[in-house]
Amino acid sequence: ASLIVGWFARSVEAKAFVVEESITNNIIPKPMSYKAGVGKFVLNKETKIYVKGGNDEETEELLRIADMLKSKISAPTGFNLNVFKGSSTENNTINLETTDGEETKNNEEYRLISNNQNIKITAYTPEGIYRGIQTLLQMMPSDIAKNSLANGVEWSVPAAEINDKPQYSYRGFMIDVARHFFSVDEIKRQIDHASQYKINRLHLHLSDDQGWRLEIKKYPDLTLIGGSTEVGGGKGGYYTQEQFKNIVKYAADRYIEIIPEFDMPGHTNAALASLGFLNPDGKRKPLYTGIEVGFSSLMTNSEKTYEFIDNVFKEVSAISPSKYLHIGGDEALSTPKNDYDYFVGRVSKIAQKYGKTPIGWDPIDTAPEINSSTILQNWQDSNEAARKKNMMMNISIAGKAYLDMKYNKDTPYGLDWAGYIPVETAYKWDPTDYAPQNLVLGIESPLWTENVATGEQMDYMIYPRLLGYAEIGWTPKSERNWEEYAIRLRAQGARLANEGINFYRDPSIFK
Ligand code: TNX
Repeated sequence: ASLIVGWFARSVEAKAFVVEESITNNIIPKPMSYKAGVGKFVLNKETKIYVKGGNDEETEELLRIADMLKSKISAPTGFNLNVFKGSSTENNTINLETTDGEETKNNEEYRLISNNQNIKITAYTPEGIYRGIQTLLQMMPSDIAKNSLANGVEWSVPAAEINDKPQYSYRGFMIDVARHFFSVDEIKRQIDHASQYKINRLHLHLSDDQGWRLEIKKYPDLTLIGGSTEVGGGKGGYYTQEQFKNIVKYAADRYIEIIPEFDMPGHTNAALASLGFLNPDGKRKPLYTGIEVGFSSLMTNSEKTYEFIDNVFKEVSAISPSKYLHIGGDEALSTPKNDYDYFVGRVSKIAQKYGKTPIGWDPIDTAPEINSSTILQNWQDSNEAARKKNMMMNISIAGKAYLDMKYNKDTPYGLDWAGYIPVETAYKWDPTDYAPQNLVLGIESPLWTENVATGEQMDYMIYPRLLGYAEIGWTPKSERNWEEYAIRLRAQGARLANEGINFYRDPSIFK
């Protein structure tokens, strides 16, 4: 405790970070400002939830959010709270209210005030209210994260005033569903968990050498053949367009945007194995279930290739509301550099034709035709071209941000080519270590799944590191400190366990 007090004392002096009294919260990501009050709000079966939007549409959205809060609360507490339209200054109420903001206000910003009488969360948008609710839930005892009745718990919320908003607007993670396929339910489960830490983007790596995972109606063989296996020769799988839309909706309801990726020109064996016309000899390649990279390439000099990509982008654009479309671009080791440059330039224009902002892995930034209308996802420590061109970047440096890297030599899953990434290493970096602040769109932590085959294994690699990535994206660098974070993370262990997340119990943190 003295460590916390000491750190906050220093932080108060040095950074005008407002904290009074002792710290009673273990919120992750750490809010911009937390001012402890006196007393606490105690939730009981009479507590009422009120919602009031800036207009009818917002009120409807707030009703939906209030229902989610209500059902989250109901399992562990047994309370069946009532939700009303309007706002109330009565005792024992939780008020969710959006107010008109200027255009320039942050969508995710919120204010939370709790005292003995009531709780009020205000924001400019329902999204901001949703972020604030994640904070509220973390202020309650960790039993609130249970899915079954917890008896004898006082459901209190410490009195406080929190003003909060994120540093970066893109705080994402990625799941590679191509190397191993994961069901709709497994993806939803990951969405649920990540959204509690204010993660707001999920990038789905939908195609690679080992699998093509999204139904494309014009080319049924892409999934019939290309979706029929995975690394190790398992049965693979794919999402129908209806299932994909269902994931998009489920994520959007939790204020996570799904970003689809089709990786190319390399990492394309599954497509080459499905459609003969993509190959120089007109014949399908064999399916591939190993884990080598860099051996496949689309034909960059064939109009059939671009026609194919156009048709794929047309279909995905019709079902993906995100303004982004990820076009891959990594490890095209069997595509000559000139051909690669021509290809990614052309493909980025096809994405733009469908109204999308392309995102690509480095070295996409080195192609002459790629400019600041494309976003770089920077995974290797090289982005000079992007800097020169003033391209916005998502920072995903492999040695810091890769969720598939082992924690240490004993980690049973994952890879280690970029080194081990213990929980501490995962936390101790900042996107500005790699790019100037004005070019940072945000951060993303990718889970590649060559060696990750089940939901439990996915949990183990993602948690608890994702909490750190969530905080790096949300909380300014100047407000972050590993020793203090480790204490909050330890406290989060009970919540992760209550949610049934198979997280890595790093013995240096979870004593
Ligand atoms: C490199 S990172 C890849 C992926 C692998 C990953 C394994 C990147 C853009 N390409 O194809 O899955 O390493 O860590």
